[in-house]
Amino acid sequence: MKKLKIGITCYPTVGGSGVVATELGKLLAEKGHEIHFISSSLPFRLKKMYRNIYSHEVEVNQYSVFQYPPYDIALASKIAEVAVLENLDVLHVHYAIPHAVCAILARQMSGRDLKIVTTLHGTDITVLGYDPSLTDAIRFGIEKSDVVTAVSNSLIQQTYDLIKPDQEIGCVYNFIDTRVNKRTDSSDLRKEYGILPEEKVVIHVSNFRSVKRVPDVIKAFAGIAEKMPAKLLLVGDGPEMKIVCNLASELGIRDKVLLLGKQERVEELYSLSNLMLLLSEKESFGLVALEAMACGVPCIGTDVGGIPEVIVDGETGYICELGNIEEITEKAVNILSNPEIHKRFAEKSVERAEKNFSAEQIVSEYESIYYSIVGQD
Ligand code: GMT
Repeated sequence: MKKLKIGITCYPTVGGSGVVATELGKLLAEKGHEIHFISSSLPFRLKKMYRNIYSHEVEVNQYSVFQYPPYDIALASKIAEVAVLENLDVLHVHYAIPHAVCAILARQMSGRDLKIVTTLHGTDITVLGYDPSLTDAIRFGIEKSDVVTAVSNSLIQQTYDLIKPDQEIGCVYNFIDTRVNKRTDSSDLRKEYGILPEEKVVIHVSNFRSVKRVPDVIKAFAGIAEKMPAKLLLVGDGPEMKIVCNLASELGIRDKVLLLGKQERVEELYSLSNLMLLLSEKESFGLVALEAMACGVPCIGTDVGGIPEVIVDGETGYICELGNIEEITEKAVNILSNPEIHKRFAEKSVERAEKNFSAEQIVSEYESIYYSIVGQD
């Protein structure tokens, strides 16, 4: 089968969609495809040289006549330029707004029959979809793409409910590379953090936006810490960090909370954890839950968005009602104080991550999509 020239546009900063787009590009390159990242900066997971991977940076000049820098136009121009120069077969954009709309403009500017695949990750639908000034643009981006995918069935349903596009949307789940996302020996790290052998470790990883409900994580952890010696690892940073720290102090558990900030080798942190909490009020998928599961960490998540498509209630963890701290605490204590349940959930988590969300399987699904629109020879 002919190898493809694939352009990828994503938000290059930390975040699940950037992680998925970059890992997808890396794995497609390993399979011999030529990958061109077109974004505002080098995606954060592309720290070294990779064979078959090229990066094209969008430069936005700030002229005094513009009230706002014209990023979207600059991106569309760059995509068109790369599409022509590199003779791209397909462009895979992550997020309808602005990326799909920029891709459509770029296709027109390039004068080529550039095939466009758009993957919806959530925020463009679950947040921007409620903004009437953007709904038509989101619908346009979706309808003019050749293929549209979303990262969960729940997100597909929400897109139809909110945006009502006349376009088929297929579910392609997010994935993990099990060569990297796996349990490692982290006993040294445990000692470094001063975690005592008898202490249970609860972990939360996010960008600390209000949708992540990190205060609920703190409240649930306070309940857990009343019942057993425990530490909470908070990984990531964002706008609610101060509120979260203040709450931990108010509840008298500040000394049990380790603020680790943004971290790269998260698999080492999952590997020293006994439980992951993801208590969001919006979450199209919950990549962090999948990463934790792949490292054998049972998860408790809220009954929101795509979370129940990742965590299986009573099998790999528990699904709880949003904001029901009592229920979350009770289920967390149940897992942490019962070694048999913990072991079963941990094993099932790894099994589910490998069986349903392996990179091998999902990258092939994307490859089939590309071939279905560009042909195979
Ligand atoms: O969750 C965020 O705030 C970041 C956002 C992103 O753009 O990376 O995450 C979204 O995409 C991830 C990858 O598909 C999903 O795992 C997250 O669930 C989704 N976030 C939301 O829906 C809030």
